[in-house]
Amino acid sequence: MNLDLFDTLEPSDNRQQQLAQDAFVLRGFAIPYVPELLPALAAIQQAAPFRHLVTPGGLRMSVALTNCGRLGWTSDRHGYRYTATDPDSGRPWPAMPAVFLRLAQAAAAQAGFDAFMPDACLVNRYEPGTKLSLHQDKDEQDYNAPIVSVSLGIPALFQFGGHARSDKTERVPLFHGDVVVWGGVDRLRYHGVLPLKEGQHPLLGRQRINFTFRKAG
Ligand code: MD3
Ligand code: FE
Repeated sequence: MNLDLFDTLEPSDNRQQQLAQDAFVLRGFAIPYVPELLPALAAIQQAAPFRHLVTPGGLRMSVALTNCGRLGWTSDRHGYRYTATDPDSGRPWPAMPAVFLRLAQAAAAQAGFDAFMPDACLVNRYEPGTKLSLHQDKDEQDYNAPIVSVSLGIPALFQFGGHARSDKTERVPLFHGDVVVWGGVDRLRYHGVLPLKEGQHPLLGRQRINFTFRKAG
């Protein structure tokens, strides 16, 4: 028996849900791209393996991360920043695959943001029990560009709040293939991901992968 509403939710169809003035969920938008996304992801993680970063405060992040694109996000005891090379290998981050860029631009346009030109794609890997605490994305140069997020694998409960950490938060379930686009007045909202529940996805196994596309430089 399962009385948890989240567990009983089904992935919705291809419709657009408005979370806020300039924030949209595009249900299933990434599904047609998945056959091309997965081999591209495999190549990225081979060149730049997932790693657990340490925050400036000295805490190891439970979510594992890698990047592709001209710039990649990293963190260590000295702070958060974007770099052109992977600090673990000294090599440039893997190039952004064409299919990643096509998906990000199509989703941004669908949400009303034309000519989105991301130069960074953060790749987050969640396993059951891992979470991402409430934060703002403010390490990018240009807050006018939107952020596009693609969810793959087991579902997550996404949390989004306001412009102060203490503002009340809403929970939005995100399923395999869902895309979130946020920009404009919603670009700097606090957001996070609640601890992932156990699950198995037919294509991705016991994990959730999230791509976030940004204009960082
Ligand atoms: C809506 N990643 O990498 S993306 C991150 O699912 C990050 O891995 C999360 O936050 C993840 O920095 C969430 C979806 C998202 C992010 C921020 C938002 C949606 C948003 C801010 C405002 C509104
Ligand atoms: Fe974020």
